[in-house]
Amino acid sequence: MTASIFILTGAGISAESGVATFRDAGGLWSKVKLEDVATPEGFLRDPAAVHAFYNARRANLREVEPNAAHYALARLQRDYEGEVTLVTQNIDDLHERAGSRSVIHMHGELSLSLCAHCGARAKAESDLSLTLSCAACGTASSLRPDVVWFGEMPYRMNEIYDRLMDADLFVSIGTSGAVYPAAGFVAEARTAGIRSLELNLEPSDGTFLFDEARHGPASKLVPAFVE
Ligand code: BJW
Repeated sequence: MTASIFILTGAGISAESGVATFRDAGGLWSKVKLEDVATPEGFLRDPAAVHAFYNARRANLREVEPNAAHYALARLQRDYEGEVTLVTQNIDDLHERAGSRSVIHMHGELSLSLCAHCGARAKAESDLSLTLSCAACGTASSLRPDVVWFGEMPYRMNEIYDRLMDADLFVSIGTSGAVYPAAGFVAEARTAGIRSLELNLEPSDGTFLFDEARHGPASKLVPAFVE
């Protein structure tokens, strides 16, 4: 029988495309306080500053392209005979732009807005601001980026755990393993007897839990894994 593969990606897979990571030297959390821009409380305190942070990242995303690692995973999803589940913590759309058809964005998407009043999700290709109203319920100033902040529940967790438990191989790519629940996937895979592989620039926080770890840039390691 063909093995089922569960892939988790993080900011490191998009780093070589020119998207900033969070915890590397010079990463986003060395420039802004995560409490200010990645918590519901930060948004309540200063929504304009949070909108500015995500609008700048939206603008950067328009300037960048997928890299060899995104393309390799799209090829794997297209050509592999078995099941390939692709879960990303990233809010960028580089997997989709590389051709991946099915991507689970557990931390939301930069291209969507979320109405804090009625929960409607809508396309937000352009900047978000306090002047906008929700197209679904008409509430003024209620739109926020559709991203998962600290203290909020990541998306599609039941489906993610089901697919992880059905997998024969768990592959973690470009993530520091610092943020739960994604950081716990390797331990859960291990407990369930699922083989695990880390592909990351350097050892992650949970590197010792993986059956195998390969360290280097994703643009080299991921195509080598796929071929
Ligand atoms: C390369 C590379 C190259 C570089 N090639 N590699 C105490 C204990 C346990 C948990 C908690 C705790 N206190 C609080 C919590 C929970 C909290 C949490 O985990 N906090 C930790 C800080 C401890 N988590 C939450 O609140 C989450 N919700 C939650 O838990 O709900 C309850 C629940 C319970 C049970 C089940 C399910 C749910 C929500 C977390 C939301 C995180 N949100 C963010 C922001 C999203 C929007 C945005 O993008 O702005 O998500 S934070 C940020 O971190 C972002 C990322 O997705 C996430 C992970 O970062 P990632 O991708 O790992 O990036 P980096 O920068 O950390 O690492 C990059 C890696 O790439 C590095 O290792 C580099 O070496 C490598 N790299 N270049 C290959 N070229």
